[in-house]
Amino acid sequence: MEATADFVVESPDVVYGPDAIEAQYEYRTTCVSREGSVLKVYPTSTRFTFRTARQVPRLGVMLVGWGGNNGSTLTAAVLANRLRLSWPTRTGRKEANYYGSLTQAGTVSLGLDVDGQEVFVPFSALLPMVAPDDLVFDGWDISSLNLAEAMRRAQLEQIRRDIRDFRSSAGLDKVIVLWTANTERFCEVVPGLNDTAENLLRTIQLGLEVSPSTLFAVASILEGCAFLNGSPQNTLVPGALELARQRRVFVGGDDFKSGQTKVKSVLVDFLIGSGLKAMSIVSYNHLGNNDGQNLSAPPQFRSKEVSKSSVVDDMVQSNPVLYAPGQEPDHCVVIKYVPYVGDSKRALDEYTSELMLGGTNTLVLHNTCEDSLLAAPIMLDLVLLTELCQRVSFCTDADPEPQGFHSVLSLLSFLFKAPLVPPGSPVVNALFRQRSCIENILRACVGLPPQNHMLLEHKME
Ligand code: NAI
Ligand code: DG6
Repeated sequence: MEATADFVVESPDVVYGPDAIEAQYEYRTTCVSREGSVLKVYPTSTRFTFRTARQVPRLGVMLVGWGGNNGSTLTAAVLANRLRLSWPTRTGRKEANYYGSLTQAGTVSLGLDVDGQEVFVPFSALLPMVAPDDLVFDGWDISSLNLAEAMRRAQLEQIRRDIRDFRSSAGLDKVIVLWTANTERFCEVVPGLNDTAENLLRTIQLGLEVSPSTLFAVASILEGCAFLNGSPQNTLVPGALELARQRRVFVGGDDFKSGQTKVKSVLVDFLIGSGLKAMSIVSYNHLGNNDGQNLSAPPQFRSKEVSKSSVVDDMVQSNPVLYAPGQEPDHCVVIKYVPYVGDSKRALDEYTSELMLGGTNTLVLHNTCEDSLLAAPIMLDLVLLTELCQRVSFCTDADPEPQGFHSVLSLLSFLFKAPLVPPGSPVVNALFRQRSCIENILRACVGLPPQNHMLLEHKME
């Protein structure tokens, strides 16, 4: 397969205009109602028109925590790719690449060719996307200055000025802000303080205590810039979410799903999806970088423990055959700081499941990886997909007024440990359901049906 491939969809439902791709799309789903002891399932169909602007902007990315492991690794990775760098190592020459990025190193199947074989293209070929090599970086770090204090004194204004200055000095069309600074403790949601947009803005004006990450989120939203939270704490308090909705700005979070948790969101899906009853999940890891040191403080560890622990909830709840109401596996998460191993994180996991006739099965995993090399491509995908979503609008026959996605951009769930979703929306953690969501929505934007993997063509004589 070629590494890049242009394609066009030949269909009366898809129009490639000079400014936008417009696709008519039939969204087929089902609606379920409980009638006595019977579940009635009604197939439904809604006609959507998707419109994706084709012009790719000059995009700036502002990283909060730019000088940290993740921030500096992402910046270096983009530079290395842009300059096509290669370097000698003990195991041979290595070249810059974007391995680990869904958009840059993942593929999608377009369908079968005349020989009945699947044709794959890079994920990034589905719709016009910003090329990562073209990203312009800027950001903040507190290593040389106590920015949190400075921000509190300036009531936000400094961050907003920084965003505006970056946008104009670098000649950017758009800026996206990404929190990759240290994990904070959870903040309390207090009525009158941070529970509504109005209260949160007043609290900031008065210089009362607001977590630094929430200050960055609010400043970004007020500047019309999407804000993404790569750490576990509850930065996006109700007041920030309401502000994002009022201003029609995307927010996404929480906590990059990069390693151990990503594996868990596949493995537990495999176990429960195959009818095996996972009963005990014990996850231990140690690492020696600054992130590890920060997480050795109990309040910050608690933030991470919560986001790492919520990741199997949807899978457990999806299977009432295995789990009685309220029943769930024991789930234990441990993180230890061991300076000597640096960024090379060691993760050990044990999964114990019940088999038929009272048997048990124990799976043990050991995983060693450079943490920031897993996180950097995820940061890239977050920015590229968020920007793409900003160019997508849609309407339905029933509601012809064009609209964008909900300001809580749940399409990004694949990339987060504890995905934020709009109120009332189901949280999906299972990795390949999350991937399908992105793939199928992008396919809809070019009028392609959802990927169903049925391959019926190959199941007939
Ligand atoms: P790091 O400790 O190397 O870098 C964090 C940087 O943030 C530091 O340079 C620090 O000076 C800066 N910083 C702290 N507070 C700040 C503030 N208020 N304003 C501006 N800068 C501030 O950490 P690393 O390894 O880069 O991780 C960053 C975050 O990403 C952590 O919260 C970590 O938990 C989270 N994360 C990392 C993953 C990974 O695989 N590496 C995966 C999931 C989340
Ligand atoms: C120790 O758990 C440090 C954390 O920042 C993690 O490395 C990071 O959250 C990645 O977690 P996971 O579970 O996706 O490997």
